Amino acid sequence: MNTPIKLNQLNLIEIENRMPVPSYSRTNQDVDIIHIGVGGFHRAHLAYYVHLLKKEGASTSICGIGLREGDRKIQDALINQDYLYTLIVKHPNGKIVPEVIGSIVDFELGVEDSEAVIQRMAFSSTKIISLTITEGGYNFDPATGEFNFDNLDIQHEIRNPQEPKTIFGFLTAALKRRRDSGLPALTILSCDNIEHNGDMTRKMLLSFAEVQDPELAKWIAKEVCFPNSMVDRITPITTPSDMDMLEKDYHLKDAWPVTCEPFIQWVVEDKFSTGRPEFEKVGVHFVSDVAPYEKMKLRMLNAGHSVLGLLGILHGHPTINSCVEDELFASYLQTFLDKEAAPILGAIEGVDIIAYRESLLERFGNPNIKDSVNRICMESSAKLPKFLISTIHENLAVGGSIKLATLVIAAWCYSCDKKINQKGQPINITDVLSKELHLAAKKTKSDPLAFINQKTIFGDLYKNEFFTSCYQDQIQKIYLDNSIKKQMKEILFNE
Ligand code: CS2
Repeated sequence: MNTPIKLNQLNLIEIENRMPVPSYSRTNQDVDIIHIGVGGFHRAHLAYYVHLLKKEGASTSICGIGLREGDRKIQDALINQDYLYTLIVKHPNGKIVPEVIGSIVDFELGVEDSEAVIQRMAFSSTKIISLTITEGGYNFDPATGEFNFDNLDIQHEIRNPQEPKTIFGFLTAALKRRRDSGLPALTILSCDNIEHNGDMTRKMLLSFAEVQDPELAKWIAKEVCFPNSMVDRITPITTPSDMDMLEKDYHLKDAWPVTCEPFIQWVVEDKFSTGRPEFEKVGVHFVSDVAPYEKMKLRMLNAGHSVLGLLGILHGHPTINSCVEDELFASYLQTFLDKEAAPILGAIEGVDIIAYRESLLERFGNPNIKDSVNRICMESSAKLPKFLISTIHENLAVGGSIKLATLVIAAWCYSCDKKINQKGQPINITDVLSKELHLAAKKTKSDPLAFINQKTIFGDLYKNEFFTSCYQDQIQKIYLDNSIKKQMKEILFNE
């Protein structure tokens, strides 16, 4: 019992003595969901919902897809374990609840075998292609909202439809094959943190398809459904200590478990081309209009994360819960949510916004999640336009408060410039635009608005004098005092 055993299908009989394992069949299943982007979030969210459905007797299953070389690692880990993995739910009171999940039954890697990926998507049993390709994966220019045709991979795919590289090339190749073989279309279901994520996916795919194959674009526009959805579950990056804990306490070797909070939510527009699994049986909420839920989540939870993350990383707090434990950070977050984020949301039917804000502070404070500020700050150039900058724009339009959000932008600029926190430790900027961010931030001393002039991130914010004077004032003070906490205090004091 004490020798750790490897996670795989054969060993489930033994693992069952230590934690719940799938007792449902995992062979000859309907692989009706093809999921692109099998990161921690997918494995804690959609794959978990499918696991719950399978426990209820459904035969729905997932084939995971990775499109990039970097996805080989998860492919190897999953293949080695018969696609099984442990989901470790960490409760605020210290309770740890691990469970083996078996809803993923196959995996294909686009860079290795693009034909296998297209075939999978074009199989008659495939009904849904779901996506977690991150905010940056949709290839649109945040300033204009239009598809970015400058992307070299996109240009390659347009000229060579038989050599797909990005999600757009793969989707059009598969949809073309379905249409040509007389199969029905399917549903493309975005699970990323973007407002109107389904509409956005549709717009981007159609922009691409119209250039690559206009006839196909017409068919897609008519036949494919793109439901909007709001997804939610905090899923930190797996650390070696999670693996060690499984090995030590459960004698289980899992190459890549996932940890998450107990909370889970999925609100989906009920608009599917060829039917869908009965997700409502396992707590998924189907609505006719998901927009208010999406906006609330992005502008409160995700923005709240960015507020804590970007201020916290500069101060030197390592995790989101360590930020919330700092009274100044907690009241800064609360004031931002109450004064800047919530007012522009207006009333949402059936939602108590104060209770929602309280629940966020509680979730962020979960001391066992230890969600690193680094994860939150990753790819801020793609996240902030959706989470925070849109709130600044909307508040500017109605004369609302912008000070608290603006300080977050100023802190981000300072971190990108100095790359060192206020405890003297290095800050690692993980962002596709990290070079551009650093170069722009570095000019701040001589040109205080240089950072804001990055139009692909901030749009025309630089033209708004109310914003620029607030930003310049804050940036000056940060550069002078080198203390983010002093600025936070000053702003709160003047509120
Ligand atoms: C986070 C999200 O990426 C981020 O910055 O805010 O990953 C967040 O944890 C999830 O959206 C929670 O549902």
